[in-house]
Amino acid sequence: MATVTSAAVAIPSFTGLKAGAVTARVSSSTVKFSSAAPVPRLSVKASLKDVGVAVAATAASVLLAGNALAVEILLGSDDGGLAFVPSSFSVSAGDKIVFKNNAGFPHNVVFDEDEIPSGVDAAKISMGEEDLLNAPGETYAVTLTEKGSYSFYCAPHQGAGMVGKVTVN
Ligand SMILES: [Cu+2]
Repeated sequence: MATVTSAAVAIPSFTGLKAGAVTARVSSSTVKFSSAAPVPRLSVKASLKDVGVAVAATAASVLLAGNALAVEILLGSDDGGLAFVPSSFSVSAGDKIVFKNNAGFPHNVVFDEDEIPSGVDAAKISMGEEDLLNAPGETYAVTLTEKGSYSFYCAPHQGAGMVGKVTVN
């Protein structure tokens, strides 16, 4: 990435996690993008060797320490809709999923204990029902290591249809 014009992007960490949650913070991760273009909103998967190409194309690959990738999901659509954006997506096992407050907050992220792979503890990958992301740009990050399908929702807005699904491959 010799031609890269770097821009440091600090991803804020969510500090209100309940004790024992198996989540990873993204504090102070420094990410380089190839141009002065705005940080793309949705990260996409790419193998390590493809990252240079993806970044050059300003596709939003975010390379983190340990070579894991991060996928960013917005909480609330740009028009204020109560939704995860995107609401359905796939990641590789071990990728970091970063949920980021965008609009219509407060939001949170709770995995449905009945709709995750057996053996996975929903409490360890979820925010508490009462924990909320209140500020713009606030994030909650989780890394899923068991393959399978996971459903999740935003507790305050579940009734409004703020639900999502991630497939871990
Ligand atoms: Cu919500």
